[in-house]
Amino acid sequence: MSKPKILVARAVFPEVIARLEQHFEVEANQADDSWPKAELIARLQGKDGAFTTGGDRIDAEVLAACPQLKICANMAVGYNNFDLDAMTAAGVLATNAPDVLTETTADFGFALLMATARRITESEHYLRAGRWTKWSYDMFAGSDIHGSTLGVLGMGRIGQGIAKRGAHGFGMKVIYHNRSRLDAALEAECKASYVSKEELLKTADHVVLVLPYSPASHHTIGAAELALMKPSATLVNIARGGIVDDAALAAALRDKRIAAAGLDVFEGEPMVHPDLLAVSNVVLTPHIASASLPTRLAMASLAAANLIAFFNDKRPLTPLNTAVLAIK
Ligand code: 8YV
Repeated sequence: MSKPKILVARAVFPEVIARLEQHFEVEANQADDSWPKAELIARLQGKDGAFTTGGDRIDAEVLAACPQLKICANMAVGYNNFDLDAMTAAGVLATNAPDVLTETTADFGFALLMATARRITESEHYLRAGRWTKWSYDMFAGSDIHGSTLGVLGMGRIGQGIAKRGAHGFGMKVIYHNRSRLDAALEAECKASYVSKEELLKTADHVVLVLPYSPASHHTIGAAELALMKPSATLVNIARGGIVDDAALAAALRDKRIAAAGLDVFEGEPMVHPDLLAVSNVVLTPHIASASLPTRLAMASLAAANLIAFFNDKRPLTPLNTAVLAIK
């Protein structure tokens, strides 16, 4: 029996490709050039499955042009690159890569918060530019993390990881807002209190965004929300571009309506809004929150395991649209 054919849409660990090759006929984009939609469609012709990353959009147009496709396994926990309804309608299974990146991403959220509040990159640029000539009492004086109030917007697994780090590691008071409230045991574990979004924005010293992107969460933080925040507050976005109105944020940072921001994700990335590049009170990183080597390997391995399990026995590990499995 011939092996199923799969496309690996972006470069990935050679050992993961080797594992996939044991089960599939693999076409792999090891050159790592991002394919435009037309090329993705062309490469997907005759493929039974795809290994995708967050930048590979699978929508109704792609699905209509690739009738043989049965599964797309995302090497990401977020799956806003999938039109899930269209995939379900087309009978194409979607899987994501949850859990394996939770702690690494929460670590990074905290690192970005620390760098932002304590002005680490801004001060490093100053030093590298040869501008450090003397000590001053208020030179790069930022805001404290310990003992401050941490507001977590989006309290899924990564949000909980950030809350625990704040509460247990830094003695922070943790407040959170989420579509649904956590049960009492989980709230106690995270030492977190549920508040409205408005109260969170008004009272937190540091706001960390960890909510999934959907049309409903588009511009969750815009000019009106930024206006609610304390002038001394920091904002960290490790969720998705589009959750923050980047132009409104750049204006708020420029006018010092909030103190600073740390951003790992951007609207239209890898493009970054030029107004953000022009302000100094923002820490900018290129979507690397999950980027520790062991975690990236675990994410890729989980995506591969989903493909293998699906074609073996139709029991993928982390399916998103299980309705598809019922009709297969
Ligand atoms: C990925 C992410 O690096 O998992 C996610 O949702 O945003 C990141 O961990 C990115 O999406 C590449 O697939």
